[in-house]
Amino acid sequence: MDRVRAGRMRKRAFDDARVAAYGQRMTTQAPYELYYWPTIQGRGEPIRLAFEETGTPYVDVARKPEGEGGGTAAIMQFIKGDQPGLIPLAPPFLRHGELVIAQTANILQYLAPRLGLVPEDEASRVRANQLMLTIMDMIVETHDVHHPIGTSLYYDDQKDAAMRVAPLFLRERLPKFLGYFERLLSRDGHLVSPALSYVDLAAFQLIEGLRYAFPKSMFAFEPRVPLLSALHTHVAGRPRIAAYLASPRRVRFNERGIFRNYPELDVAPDPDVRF
Ligand SMILES: N[C@@H](CCC(=O)N[C@@H](CS)C(=O)NCC(=O)O)C(=O)O
Repeated sequence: MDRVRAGRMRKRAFDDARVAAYGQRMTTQAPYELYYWPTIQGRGEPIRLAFEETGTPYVDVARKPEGEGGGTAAIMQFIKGDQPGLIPLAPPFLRHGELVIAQTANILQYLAPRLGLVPEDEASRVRANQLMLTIMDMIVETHDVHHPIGTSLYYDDQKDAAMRVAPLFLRERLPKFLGYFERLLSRDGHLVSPALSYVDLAAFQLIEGLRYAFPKSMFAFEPRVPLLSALHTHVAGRPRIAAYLASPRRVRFNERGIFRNYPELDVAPDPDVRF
């Protein structure tokens, strides 16, 4: 055997061993530790929903008292780089064993196969990730309605701009995003697959948040996306989700999160709007 081939084989054996070791580490009983701001649902909520739907034990670290290693101090330790693992830019992030994973869609992409919230085949996993990223895009746009100028400014300091942006969001962007999900449901019968996936949970949360933030507009618009509404109802009625929503573990919507109810921004969309 020539030296190059022998070298390749050694490397392959080394890679296989590494992958096996990695798999072993991943199947250890390491707890799932979610790090997210303790007083809002925000981007942490699709991850909480995934744990809750599957009855998976998890620690919502920052919701524990600071004296027990919780509070926002626990989050800041990672962001400052005082904990091992990849430094996250912002929460949510998940610690599982030695891994620290940030970015909502990335965290769910990691969790979903382990929690049984996505089919195993690659096409389904890529599809789920694409849809999750699209939901996250919409979440950014929804947040930017009340903070169109800068996240470091108070809402009252950018209210005039917010009032200019809100009708555009409600007439153009909201129908575009929700209409897209409705088209998928109408053509394919599901977002990812007939089995419940993490994208269904995130779509539920999106509708919940939009209903809270823009009740008048959603009341007017939702009849145009009946399949998405039905998906919301289906998820809300799942026993573990229903129990979670009624429990103190579910943070209530408030005006510090992504979905905020400012009535002056809830301008019902033009009923003739097309999507
Ligand atoms: N794309 C990231 C965004 C993370 C993010 O913006 N997190 C917010 C809380 S929801 C935050 O604390 N941001 C701090 C900052 O951007 O300075 C994700 O989806 O996880």
